[in-house]
Amino acid sequence: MKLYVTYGSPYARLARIIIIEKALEDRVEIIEAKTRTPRSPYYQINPSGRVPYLIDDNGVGMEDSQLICAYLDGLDGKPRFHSVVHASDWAYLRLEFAARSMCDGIAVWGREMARPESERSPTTLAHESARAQRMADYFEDRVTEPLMQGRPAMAHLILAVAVEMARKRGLGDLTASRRQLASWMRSISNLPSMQSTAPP
Ligand SMILES: N[C@@H](CCC(=O)N[C@@H](CS)C(=O)NCC(=O)O)C(=O)O
Repeated sequence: MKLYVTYGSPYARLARIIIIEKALEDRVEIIEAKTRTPRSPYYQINPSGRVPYLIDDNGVGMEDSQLICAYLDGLDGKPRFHSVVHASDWAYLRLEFAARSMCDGIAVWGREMARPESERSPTTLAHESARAQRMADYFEDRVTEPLMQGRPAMAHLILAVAVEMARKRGLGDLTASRRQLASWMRSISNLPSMQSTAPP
């Protein structure tokens, strides 16, 4: 299989984490794609131009971290990050989708910051910064819940990747003055799969 990524993408990072967690390194070749570039050869592979993009053993391509992570996690028939129980657990799903929403906002911030300074929208940056703070407050109150403790699931990985991306992209340390989130982040950030996929 082939997984197209950029090393700064939080979504591609989720797929890379699953590859490590599920010991799929020998089965999936990771290839850096050239995104956001006119006439990039990558557009011939994935017309949307987004990463991550997985081409499976049958040559079938699929995009979106949600789909790719579930696919890779389920290859051995024993999904660890997409448990059958969670699939119909609304309390868990609310947390996973809230984490995804937080991640989406921080990705918008990162995209804005990657533009030349004169092209950045202060309105968008302020909007996303405020959203990130509100979402960090939301998770400060929830990381102690049993669903956010114990064995990591996708909700954990997405939240951890989002918080690390905020720190890396200049949005600040969302764990500062959030004691519970800080302590929760320490345990997730220590996973070897998190460490070895840290953004450049
Ligand atoms: N919902 C998608 C989002 C993927 C996404 O937005 N990827 C960004 C990188 S973080 C991208 O490839 N951007 C390139 C572009 O928009 O052309 C997922 O979960 O995979």
